[in-house]
Amino acid sequence: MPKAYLSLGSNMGDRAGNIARAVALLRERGIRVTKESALYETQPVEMRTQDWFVNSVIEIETDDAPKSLMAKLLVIERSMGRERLVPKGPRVIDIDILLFGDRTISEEGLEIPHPRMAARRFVLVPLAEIAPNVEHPVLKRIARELLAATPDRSEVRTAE
Ligand code: PH2
Ligand code: MG
Ligand code: MG
Repeated sequence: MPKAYLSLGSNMGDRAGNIARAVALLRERGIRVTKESALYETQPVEMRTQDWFVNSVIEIETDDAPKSLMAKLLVIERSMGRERLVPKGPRVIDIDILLFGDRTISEEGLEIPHPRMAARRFVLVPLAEIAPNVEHPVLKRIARELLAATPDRSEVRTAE
């Protein structure tokens, strides 16, 4: 079964609680969570005038096709009250697919690998924590190398 990696982020309400709830909901829907990174406090990137996020990365195993996985993620986001008011703006929960085995997919609403993952320390730090040797199927670099090479300088701190 291919391993997939998901990024979770929240910058509204009980941020750590929102991430824990999302992981519990994934498990309820039959997704096997095989690794969980620590929680990180992260400076917002791209849309910088918002509150800091809590971010994490998890490793999962699923029989779902990428599209069905994506559909489940959207249902969970909605069930947790996510509203899409401003693109890249404040959110209760955001769950993104980073990698899905060595698959590459480019469709409306589904791009795998995540097109901005190599430019986001809030993704690469937790990914390199749980899967330092996982390879990006397009860039042909492992997570640890992507982190060492990223131009992103945004702050990522371990949350206590
Ligand atoms: N998500 C974004 C945009 N900016 N910044 C941080 N630190 N963490 C995020 O999860 C995040 C972001 C769009 O999804
Ligand atoms: Mg996102
Ligand atoms: Mg998203």
